[in-house]
Amino acid sequence: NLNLTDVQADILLGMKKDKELFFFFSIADAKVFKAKLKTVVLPLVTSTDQILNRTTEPDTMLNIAFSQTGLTALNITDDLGDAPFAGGQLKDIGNLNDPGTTNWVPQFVGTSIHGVILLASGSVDNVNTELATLKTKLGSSIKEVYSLEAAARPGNQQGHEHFGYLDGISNPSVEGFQPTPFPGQAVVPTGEILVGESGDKVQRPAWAKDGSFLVFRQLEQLVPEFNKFLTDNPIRAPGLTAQQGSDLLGARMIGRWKSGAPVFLSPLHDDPVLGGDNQRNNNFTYVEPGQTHTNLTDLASESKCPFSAHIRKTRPRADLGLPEGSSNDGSIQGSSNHHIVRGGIPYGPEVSSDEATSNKTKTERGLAFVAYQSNIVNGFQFLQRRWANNAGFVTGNTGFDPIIGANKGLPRNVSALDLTNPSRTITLTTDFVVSRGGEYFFSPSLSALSKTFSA
Ligand code: N7H
Repeated sequence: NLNLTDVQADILLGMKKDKELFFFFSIADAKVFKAKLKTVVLPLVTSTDQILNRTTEPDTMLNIAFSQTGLTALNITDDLGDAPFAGGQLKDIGNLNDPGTTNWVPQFVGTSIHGVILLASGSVDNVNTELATLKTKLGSSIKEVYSLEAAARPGNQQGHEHFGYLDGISNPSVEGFQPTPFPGQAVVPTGEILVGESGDKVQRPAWAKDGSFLVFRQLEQLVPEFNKFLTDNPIRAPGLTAQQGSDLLGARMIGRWKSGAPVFLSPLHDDPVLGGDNQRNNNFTYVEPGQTHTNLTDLASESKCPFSAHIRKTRPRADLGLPEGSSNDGSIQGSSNHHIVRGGIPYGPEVSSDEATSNKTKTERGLAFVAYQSNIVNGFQFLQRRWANNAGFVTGNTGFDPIIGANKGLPRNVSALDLTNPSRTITLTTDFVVSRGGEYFFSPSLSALSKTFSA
């Protein structure tokens, strides 16, 4: 049985607070740091058990994770068995198709980030107070390398990312953890998310059990540019106004309307009641009832949702056969071991009126992307590299994921966004999501923090 007091809170459930600070540090004095980790940090680390019942969670939650260079700095020499983690995200850039490091935050270029502390709370004051206390107590044992302040968007945009779409709807649950999954929610072997649990087939040190790899990416979003693209290219479906045609294009790029309603269930118009109904808003497979596999040559099936849509690229459901991932047909890998738990949060200000009228981003905003998995090659890297960036996935000519698909900055072709003409290819010359880089971390269990990481 899963020991929820030992699993950091952000991994399975997400800390899900309005304010979150990502504090990236390097370790200057390993000996002192190891001592303080036990006395100062560990008592503040929030466990999954603590947030199960949201009414008893602490006002300010804290999680901590380490990069490979961080493990090395702490003289932890065991091999965690994950190549991307061991090499660091910078080395993985070729697999991710980032157009070099010109857009990277300079602090992510290099290997000087040893760890990240995630602080989450309802108020910025709480976060800042806790950070100040930590900094004082950790003293010169660490050095701040970089930090990113993130926050839920205001008012009725709360829970929506900067393009305006409701986020955080579809995350996998692990077996035996959540008694009643929501309809359509993926339930995956525990070892797909937590290291050392059933389903994780890689050899790892015993202390790594119940930890998880944390992928962090600072993903800038060019919101005014995205909106301009939608305005300029409305889908001219019969009966739709230009505005509705633009909204439809955006919804088909994501696979969901702004309310969260899936386009597969509501192909032409948003349906906010559906979007807000967690019994229905994830309950679809891309096939009709009774079918177990999408007919990938029947492009008419894209009239409800294009194969290229962001949520379809990153979780193809019945496109790989049902039950999800049970099949492995030819070139298409079963999806069963390609799930991640996403815990990202927006950063940066709302679009200003100046930006909206000029259609140009002037101040950076985006998504502080966080993903947990037991295996980065099968998890984040697979979704980004083998699916989103792979124009051949899933039909052979699906094109890129229009949201996150990366082509090293070159134009990206996307098929079937236009339901009035499914064979039409749309070429995107702007990356609406720009990678500012990031790092790969390991988020250990609380017992590992207290034993292996402390002194
Ligand atoms: Fe995505 N977006 O607003 O466009 N994502 N995502 N993502 N994403 C999802 O279903 C978005 C990114 C996944 O289970 C929704 O919860 C943006 C990366 C997966 O059906 C929306 C960025 C990766 C899912 C967005 C971004 C993924 C998902 C719908 C970057 C992995 C669930 C809400 C700035 C490599 C699919 C929901 C499922 C959903 C957006 C990044 C993966 C609205 C803006 C880098 C697996």
